[in-house]
Amino acid sequence: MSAPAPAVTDTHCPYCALQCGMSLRQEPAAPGGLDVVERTAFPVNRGALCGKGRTAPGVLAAGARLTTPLVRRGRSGPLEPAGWDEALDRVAAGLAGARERHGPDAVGVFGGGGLTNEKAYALGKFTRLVLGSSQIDYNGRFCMSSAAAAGTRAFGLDRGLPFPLADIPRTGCVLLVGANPAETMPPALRYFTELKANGGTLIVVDPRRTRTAEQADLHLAPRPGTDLALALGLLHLVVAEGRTDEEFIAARTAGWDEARAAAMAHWPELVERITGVPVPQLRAAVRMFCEPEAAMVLTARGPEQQSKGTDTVGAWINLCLATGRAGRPRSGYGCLTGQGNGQGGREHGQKADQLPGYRLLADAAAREHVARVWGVDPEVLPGPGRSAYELLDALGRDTADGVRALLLMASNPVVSAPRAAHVEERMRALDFLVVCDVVLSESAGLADVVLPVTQWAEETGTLTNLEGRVLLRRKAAEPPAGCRSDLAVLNALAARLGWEKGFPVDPEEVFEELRRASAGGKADYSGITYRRIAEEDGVFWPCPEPGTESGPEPGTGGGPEPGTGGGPGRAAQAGPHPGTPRLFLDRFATPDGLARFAAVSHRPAAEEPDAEYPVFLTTGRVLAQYQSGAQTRRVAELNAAAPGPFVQLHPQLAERLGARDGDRLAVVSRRGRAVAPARISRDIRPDTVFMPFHWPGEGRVNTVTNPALDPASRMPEFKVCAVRVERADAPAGGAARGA
Ligand SMILES: Nc1nc2c(c(=O)[nH]1)N[C@H]1C(S)=C(S)[C@@H](COP(=O)(O)OP(=O)(O)OC[C@H]3O[C@@H](n4cnc5c(=O)[nH]c(N)nc54)[C@H](O)[C@@H]3O)O[C@H]1N2
Ligand SMILES: Nc1nc2c(c(=O)[nH]1)N[C@H]1C(S)=C(S)[C@@H](COP(=O)(O)OP(=O)(O)OC[C@H]3O[C@@H](n4cnc5c(=O)[nH]c(N)nc54)[C@H](O)[C@@H]3O)O[C@H]1N2
Ligand code: SF4
Ligand SMILES: [Mo]
Repeated sequence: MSAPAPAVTDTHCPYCALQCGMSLRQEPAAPGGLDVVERTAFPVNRGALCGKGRTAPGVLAAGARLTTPLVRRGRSGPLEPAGWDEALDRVAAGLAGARERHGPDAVGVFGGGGLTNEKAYALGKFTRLVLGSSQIDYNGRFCMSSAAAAGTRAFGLDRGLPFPLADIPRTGCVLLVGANPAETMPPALRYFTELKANGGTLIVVDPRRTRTAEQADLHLAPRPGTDLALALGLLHLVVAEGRTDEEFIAARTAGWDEARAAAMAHWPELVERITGVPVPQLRAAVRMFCEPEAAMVLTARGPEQQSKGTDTVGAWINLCLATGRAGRPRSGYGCLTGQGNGQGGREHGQKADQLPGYRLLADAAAREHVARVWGVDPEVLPGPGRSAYELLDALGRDTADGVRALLLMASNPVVSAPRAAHVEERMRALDFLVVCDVVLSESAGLADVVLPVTQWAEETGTLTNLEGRVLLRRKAAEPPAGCRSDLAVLNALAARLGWEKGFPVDPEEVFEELRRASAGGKADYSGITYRRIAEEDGVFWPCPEPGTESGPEPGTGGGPEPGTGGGPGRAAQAGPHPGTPRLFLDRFATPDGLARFAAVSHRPAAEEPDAEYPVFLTTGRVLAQYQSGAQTRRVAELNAAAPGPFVQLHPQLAERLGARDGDRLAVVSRRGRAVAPARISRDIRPDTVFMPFHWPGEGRVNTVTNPALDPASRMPEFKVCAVRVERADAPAGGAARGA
């Protein structure tokens, strides 16, 4: 079970959804005791790593991390070191106490898309069975949930990319919407460079001229929150210029008439007025996208983190469907997922409405199947719970449906949640908070009990990257004696709460159960084993096990090469299922096999600029920091590269404020205020400021952001709200106001 790690181990990065392959060599003198070595044979990144990956062992080093449980003895005392037994007893008592006093839904669980498939699965099972609570959700709700909702609506299935990254250089044009891979997935940039070398073109849609936009043949810089109008305007031109693929629309889609009518109401001049993108640029984009034989649309957080993200992604999918650029080789719509296990983390049950295998809690057959695997009556499974922000908003509420105790595993909402000052206040109002983390994050700092857990290189588990490729991240080093794995924590808590069995500590044992639980679901892992992953550089789901009840899902054709079917029709063949690198080539995963157009129209952001708050704020990432910064702010080399927050603004706006580069600026919204130095740059629209979200304290941009939710996905509007920008040191209400 826990054999000593070999001297050199092939494994994967702890951070983003690219899940770059790397090798780790034991080297006592190196930070964290490990040297990162190139692993050129792994196809996704072929050895290339960004600075975060190269320095990742730094977070393993003792000074950066937790090595002993911490407990708060008394309500307002400090966090003090404690033994595991005392800490676990306190957690069990805290969770059980809230349940006894207020019922099972008074205990909440908040997970993370960085958790392995095994952990996400175990956490969902723990919540539904041991706690009997419906109140679980996770930070992935803040991440790709709008793309997931739109993909499910359109295609009947949600997987980040429906094709491997290696297909990108082989298409004709990529329309990259609100994605900045040059900073967020640097090794993936190579695929776009190769696309251009092969004669293909790249269009980037971003209110900022990012390092990614610099590579583009065409850069469209819309106002934040207007992608829906932009996509509809492009579709309007596609129709007006006679560029639709009528044969494809007739054979493989439904709902075109309504979608077409909606697009026709978005004529180019209107779209220019809404988005700020000039009509000639709209026309150029349509030409570039439609002229080659194949093309792709890829979205990331830009268009997704909006209160209309689901409709917006739907509109981009419409563009693909109307032009026959979906369900065909080298063409399609894809979402660049975010966290290390952003994809797998949304498949196996830590989402409020979900059971393993991408099944739905509301579906009787799904409940039946999973209950059988878990050895319980389907009746005991609770129904769907609240979405992430709604869950955080319910914390500590003294109402019948308030959540009084919270188990937080692998997220740092004090920094990363929208309207963060309010969220922090809700967390402080809890009767009991337990946080499992590798470091003392800002959220862990509020806890009654902090449990120090093992990290990526100290444990084995599977993750599913943005391509739907299930990977094995192997253990490469021994953890410090005081740390336990998340699986061991759940096992020990379950035992204290009356479940001696059902929560194994060994990840492979959990994966074997996950295989069975996912069998027959949309994300079917039943044919995947640790051994196969190791031998095949990962296996793409769905991968059913031949002979089980699950046959392949309809519409998931596509074998190793474009055009070769791999799914349906294989049942008669012997041997294991090959996995499914390419989806939808034969049919979409809807009941009738047809893709669905979305009949959507533009609507404004939840908060538009006005006289009092006249500027758009948008937010995002920088290269050298990761997410809430809990891990990367502990690595000296990364801090040197990106030491703190900043406000990116255009010289015109800076001039109106009388601000010079480096001056402290306050960005103020109806929710609060964040202060950071000015970074003056022509690479942003004059009506917009940008702040990265990696820092706590006065520079925490999420103090300012708007928690307006998308009605379908419940995704908050991180990418647009209205602010006022002032010089932080100017007297309040002084001359700088009103910019
Ligand atoms: N260095 C680094 N890499 C990361 C992460 C990290 O924290 N740091 N996090 C990982 C995770 S979890 C994720 S989700 C991904 C995110 O990866 P990305 O989506 O690439 O990152 P973001 O910076 O959030 O947003 C991308 C771009 O959207 C633009 N944008 C803002 N508003 C709008 C808008 O209204 N419309 C459009 N079209 N664009 C807009 C921003 O200017 C930004 O350049 O990155 C992953 N990789
Ligand atoms: N303004 C603004 N806010 C945003 C965004 C934005 O673009 N703009 N993006 C949103 C997005 S896309 C995301 S994904 C979220 C992410 O925001 P968070 O959910 O806060 O993400 P992380 O900072 O990665 O937090 C992960 C925590 O888990 C810990 N951890 C890492 N591995 C493990 C493990 O195996 N087990 C346990 N128990 N802990 C572990 C880390 O140390 C860290 O404290 O932020 C969202 N917030
Ligand atoms: S791109 Fe992502 S997975 Fe690759 S090294 Fe950087 S952080 Fe790690
Ligand atoms: Mo994310």
